[in-house]
Amino acid sequence: MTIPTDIADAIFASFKAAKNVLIISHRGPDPDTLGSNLVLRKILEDMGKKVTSACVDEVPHTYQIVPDIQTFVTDFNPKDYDLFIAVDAGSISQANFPFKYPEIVEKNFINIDHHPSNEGYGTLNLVMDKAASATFVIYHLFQHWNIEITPYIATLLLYGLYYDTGSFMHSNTCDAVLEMASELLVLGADQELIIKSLYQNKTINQLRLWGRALENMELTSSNVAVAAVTEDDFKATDATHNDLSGLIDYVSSTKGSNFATLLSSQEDGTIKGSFRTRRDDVNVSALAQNFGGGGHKKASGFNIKGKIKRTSQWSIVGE
Ligand SMILES: [Mn+2]
Repeated sequence: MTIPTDIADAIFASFKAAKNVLIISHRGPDPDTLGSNLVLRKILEDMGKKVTSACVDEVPHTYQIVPDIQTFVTDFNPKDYDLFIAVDAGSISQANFPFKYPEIVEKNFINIDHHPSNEGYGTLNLVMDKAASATFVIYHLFQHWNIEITPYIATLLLYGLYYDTGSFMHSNTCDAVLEMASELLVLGADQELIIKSLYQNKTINQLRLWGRALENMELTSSNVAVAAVTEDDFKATDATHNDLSGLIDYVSSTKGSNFATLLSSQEDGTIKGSFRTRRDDVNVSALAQNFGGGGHKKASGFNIKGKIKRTSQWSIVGE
């Protein structure tokens, strides 16, 4: 994969010109958006800039064992910054802060992403839709900029790659992905920490929530694997919405399913929906767009108003 050098150079010029930088991770943060954020912050700090990492949602506890992931803020004063960067955020809604501070996308806003549905909402956009992760894009940017990959940076880049490829199980796991993973390991990436964070760090409440969701799963007559999590499930297990992260992969492993759907009640009265498929001939991005969402061909999501109701099957009751 080759980085468009004109955009890469323009981004670096913006970095050099900036003094105070705010880097945004997408709502419902995952290791790809968090890792991308922190590596950019590191190199900007090394360039003498003041940098803040922000995400509208709290970072899930399971990711917080990775260095600096606990340092994200959930709000900021836009007047304090002269450069804004969003990483791995496929839309304004995902970046979210532009809803509150519309002026930030109008001045100096760099949008680095790999979602095919990315709207190109920045003033400078680097969207590489064939890249397996945002950290894949940033790794190649660093190579182009001749940035030294320290073990700290290698770990965070690999973290995003691990997550977005489903630990090298999704179909986006190509030779370039494995090559990048291999190079990062050579450069000192802490694979053990990544595995611990992704697989061996679940609370008992989280596993009980997953248990309830899996117990009530259905495979519809059109072979869609559906799981749903209601407010009652959250209350009964004392689990949080962040605890759902990773559950969709289990739902998606159902034999014979065309795609998987995970619905969850949100605190703000909306329903979050996620789609996953392993099939090449199913486009769940198009499916999510029907509900005003978006994402990748094989992994997408949406948010709608309504309530989840269990009758004979899971259904959404509109308001
Ligand atoms: Mn990503």
